[in-house]
Amino acid sequence: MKEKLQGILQAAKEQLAAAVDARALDEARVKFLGKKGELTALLKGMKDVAPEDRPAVGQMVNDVRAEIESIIDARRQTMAEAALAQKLEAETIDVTLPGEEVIIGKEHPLNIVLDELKEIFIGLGFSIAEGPEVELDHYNFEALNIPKDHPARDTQDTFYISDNVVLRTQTSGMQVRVMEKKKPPIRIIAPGRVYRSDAVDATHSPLFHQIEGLVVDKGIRMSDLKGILELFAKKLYGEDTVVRFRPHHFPFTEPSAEMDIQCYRCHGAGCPLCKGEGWIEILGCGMVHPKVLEVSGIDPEVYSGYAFGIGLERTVMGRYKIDDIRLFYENDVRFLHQF
Ligand code: 2NM
Repeated sequence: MKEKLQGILQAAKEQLAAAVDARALDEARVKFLGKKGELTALLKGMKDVAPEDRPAVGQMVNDVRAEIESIIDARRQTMAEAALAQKLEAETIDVTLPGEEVIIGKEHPLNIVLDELKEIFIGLGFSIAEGPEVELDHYNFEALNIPKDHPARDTQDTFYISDNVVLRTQTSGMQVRVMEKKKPPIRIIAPGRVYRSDAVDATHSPLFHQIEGLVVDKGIRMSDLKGILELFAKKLYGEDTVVRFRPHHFPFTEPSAEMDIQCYRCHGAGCPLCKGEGWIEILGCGMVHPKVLEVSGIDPEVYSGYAFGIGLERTVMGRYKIDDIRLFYENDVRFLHQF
C-alpha cells in the first residue's frame, strides 16, 4: 500500500511538472484526485487493510492528496505569473518612437473677423441679437417700409418658402422683433446669414453674412451715428483711418448714407485696391425711418434711432486681399490655413 501511494505521488509529480498549461494541470488533477482517479481507487481498497492499520493508511492517503493539491496550486500560480509577465512584455511602449501627427482645423476667416466686430461693438455697449433665417415677409420687407410693389423687392429678390415666408435678405427683421418687444434704449447688433437670389460669381453669392446695428433712444441724432461708426472704423482699420459719408437711399432709413474709408494702401491717391477711387465703401447706414419705428410700436415723436449694415464677406475680402467670394464656402484647408 505504501509503495503504491509513493508510486502515485511520483507519477503525479512527473505529470504535473510536464504540464504546460491550465488544461494539462486540470487533466492531471482529474487523473489523480478525481472521483474515478487513482487515489480514490486506492481508498476503495481500504477494506483489504487490517482494521488496526486503517487510520495510518488513511492518514498517508490524505497526506499524498494534500501534497498533490499543493503542487497543483503552486504550478497554477507560476503559470499565472508567467502569463502576466509575458503580457507585460508584449505590451511595453517605446516612448522614443515619434508620435502620430494630430491635424487640427483652423478658424474660418469669416469667424475671425466676425468675432473682432462683435468685440468692438460689445466694447461700445451693444448686445448681440440673433434670430430666424427663415423670416416672415412682414419682418423682412413690410415692416422695413418695403411694400409688395416697392422696387427694392427687385434688388433684394430672395427665395420664397411661401407667399409670406422668405429667406431673410438682411438681419433687420430681427431688429424689428427686438423693437416690438423691448422699450428703448435699444443698442444691438444682429449678425447672421442672409440670402439673395443672385447668380454666383467672384463677388456675389446667394448666401452671405451681415452685421446690422441699431440704436434707439430719446434724442439720437445723425451725429451719434457718425461718431460711433467713425470710432468703429478706427478700431477695425487703425487709429489713423479717415472716413467720409456719402448720401444714399434705403427704404428703411431717412436720411441714408454710405460710409467709405480712405484707401489704406494709397491714402486717397487711387490704386488697384480701391480701383482708382481713393476710397473703399465699408457700410450703409441712416436714421431709422419714422414708419419703421411706428410699425415696431415705438413712437417716432418721442424716440429716434440710427441703423447700419456691414457686409461681412466684403470686409474680410478687403482685410485679407481675397479676390473671390467663393473661396469662403469651399472649405479647402489650403485656403483656411492662410489666416
Ligand atoms: C443697412 C443700411 C441702413 C438697417 C435698418 C434697420 C432697421 F431695422 F432699424 F430698420 N436695421 N438695419 C440698415 C440701415 C441696414 O444695411 C446696409
